Amino acid sequence: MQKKLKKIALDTNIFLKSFIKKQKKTNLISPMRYGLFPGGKKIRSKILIDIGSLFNINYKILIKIGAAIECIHAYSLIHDDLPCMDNDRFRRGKLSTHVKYNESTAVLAGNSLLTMAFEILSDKKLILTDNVKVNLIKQLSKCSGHRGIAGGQFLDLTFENKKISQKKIVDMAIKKTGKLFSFCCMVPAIIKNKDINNIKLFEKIGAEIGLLFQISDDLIDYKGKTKKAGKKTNKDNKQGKATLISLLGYRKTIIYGEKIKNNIINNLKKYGSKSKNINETLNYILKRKK
Ligand code: GRG
Repeated sequence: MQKKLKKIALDTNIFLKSFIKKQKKTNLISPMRYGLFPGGKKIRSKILIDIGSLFNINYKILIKIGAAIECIHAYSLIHDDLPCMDNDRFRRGKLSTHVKYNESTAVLAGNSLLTMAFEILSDKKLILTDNVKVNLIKQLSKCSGHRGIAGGQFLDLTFENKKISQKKIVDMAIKKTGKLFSFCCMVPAIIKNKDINNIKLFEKIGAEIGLLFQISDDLIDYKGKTKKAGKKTNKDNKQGKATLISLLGYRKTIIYGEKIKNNIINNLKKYGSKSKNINETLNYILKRKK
């Protein structure tokens, strides 16, 4: 699993570096690169490739789409760390972008990574039909905006220090984290021009994977080590974050996570031995320490 993640990370970074190199030099390139490289685990790209293998999609095309997803993800982390959001000074084992540069630079570098994602998806060197590209751009926009990541982040911030129901916590996690995973899972079905029901099925599977990932992120915050995680742990409780752990406790949250994982695995059983890769990723998600 680690080997596969490393290869995906390497291929994604090679593509992103060459994509940026071709652009006119500006003052924002340096903070954008700082937020992108060496970057994190590339778990979203791994899921995109795992689901892509169910549909026999070309690896190089998926690496490019994964790179666009990683731009949105890096942007969300840069903004998440800002003082007006979660106020974190440490990310991916180094200073957060606004600490290394300054706040306004971090905001603008984040915005530039967002728009770069759409440049990648609309690039003529991405060999997909215009119709597929438009659909990908439409879905990624929906997943990132007020019905997705941005909306979920708003809920995360407004839920602080309040008693929040399980339904609302799950809804917030699916928006804040799950929607980008939904996009990863929908991409192969969109590329293969599958019908809307099939696309919606993968959107739901992605939302569940995202929820599982958020749960594992919360477990790392609760029990993990700052050095290993590359970001400060034991923060959620101090910040009064509404998480499943704060509501159900640590043990019940692990049981809940296992249930979700098994549910996803069952839903993908019909793909037979092709689902081996995604199952491996799902098992990794719950066990990971960073
Ligand atoms: C609209 C994209 C967008 C952003 C603006 C700031 C913000 C709104 C949203 C924050 C969303 C956020 C940070 C959700 C948490 C997701 C999460 C669990 C991140 C950790 O992901 P990893 O572990 O990180 O994959 P690495 O470093 O490995 O890439």
